[in-house]
Amino acid sequence: TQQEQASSHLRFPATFAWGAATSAYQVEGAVNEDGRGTSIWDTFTRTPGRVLGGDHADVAIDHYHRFRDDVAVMAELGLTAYRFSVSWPRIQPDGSGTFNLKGLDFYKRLTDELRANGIDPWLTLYHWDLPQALEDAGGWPNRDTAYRFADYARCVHDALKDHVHTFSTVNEPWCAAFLGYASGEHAPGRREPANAVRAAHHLNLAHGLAVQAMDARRVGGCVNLYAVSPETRSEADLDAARRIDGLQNRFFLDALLLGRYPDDVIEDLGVGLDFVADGDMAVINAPIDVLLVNYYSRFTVSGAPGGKASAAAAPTDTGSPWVGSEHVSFVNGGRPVTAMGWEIDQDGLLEVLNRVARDYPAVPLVISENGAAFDDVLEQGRVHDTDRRAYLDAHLSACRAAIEAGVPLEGYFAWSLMDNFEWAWGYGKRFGLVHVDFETQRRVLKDSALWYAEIIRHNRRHEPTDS
Ligand code: GBH
Repeated sequence: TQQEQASSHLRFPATFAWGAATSAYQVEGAVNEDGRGTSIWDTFTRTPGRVLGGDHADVAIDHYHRFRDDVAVMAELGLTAYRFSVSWPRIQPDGSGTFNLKGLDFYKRLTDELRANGIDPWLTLYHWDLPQALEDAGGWPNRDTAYRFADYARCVHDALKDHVHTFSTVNEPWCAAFLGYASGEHAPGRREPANAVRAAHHLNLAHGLAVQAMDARRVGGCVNLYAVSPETRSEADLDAARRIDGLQNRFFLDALLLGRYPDDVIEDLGVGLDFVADGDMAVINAPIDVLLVNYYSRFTVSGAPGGKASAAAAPTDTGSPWVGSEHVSFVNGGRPVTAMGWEIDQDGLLEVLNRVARDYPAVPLVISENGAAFDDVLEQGRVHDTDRRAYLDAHLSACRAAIEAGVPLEGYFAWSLMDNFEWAWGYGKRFGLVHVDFETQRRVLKDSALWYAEIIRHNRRHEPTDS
């Protein structure tokens, strides 16, 4: 039957991690509680014109107070893993010095609750909420921020090491650097291309220093990878694809996994490397136990002038994140799109996974984010999000195909567990498996969540080695 086909092509290894992900600023709220300091996103959301509708995340989806209910939802889904991030300004309100025990305590309660429900906590140290005090001291373009991050990492690690399954360092350094400091779409909203490149290096350095600081734990780095295609085989389009692939993918993969920056990308950037100190690349190349890959879409690019400066419309007035390659245009690749305008391409996921496995030293992989925003309708207590379900189904099939092809893929985390604060888009875009009413905070499982629960149940039930 169709049912059996649907589930049998989604048979995964017994140890496969079945997850969903969130991040601190997007879900927690409680921005003034238990000694939390100010982050760059608190400041950014208070700056007119930065976030659609003037939305902020002072309350967000109130996860800080509702985490037990939210873990109960995870248990209902049958998740075996949950990826969340720690809010740095909860731990170090001013970005350095004394650690705030009340802040740490929240993550102890959360991870205890997860473990009590048989869910492995996957902790991300940095998902973009830099303490404002560190931004005031120069932010990520300032090398010292990387050392502050290593201190913070050591503290979180020491406090939570017995509670956490996997630590990861920086979520999507590309975004933190180039959306934060080049295009200005994200906090701190600076448009300083040369500083964005410094920021990228210091985020990589922060990753490496933190891996060293958390010595001997299970630790990973996280990158957001895109499949990239030239619009035609013309020399200009091939060059555009090389550039975008270079800055989005290879700049970070080569640094973390090979300990070097690709020469062609450095040349494209045109900023020199005076900020790379002796020994930095070896630090950045510190061995990791797992690489976390966030995948959403494919870029199709052209070197001919006059196209769109980025793949999707930004919600606010921003510059280009593509330092040194501002002439590249992003064209329509002809695929259906999500509510973000991002093209749906599961083949791109398979391509990306095969590429990492083929071109880089062996490292276990997980898909740490994958998902889609759609215009959900809540009707009589149901959300029939067949579009999201189809998206997830197609991408899980790509994961399955990657495993069959020999890629060491060990888990999958849907983005996101719940609808939440979608950065510059505010509450205007919903990525959740679980619908959230932003007024009442009521949670409702969407059809995609019920489907995902079935997939997980099916895989857990059919594997005799599973406990
Ligand atoms: C993730 O990043 C984030 O980790 C997560 O917090 C977020 O909620 C989720 O995605 C959904 O957005 O048009 O050329 O400027 C996604 C990575 C990078 C995807 C920027 C869109 C736009 C590229 N994003 N990209 S461009």
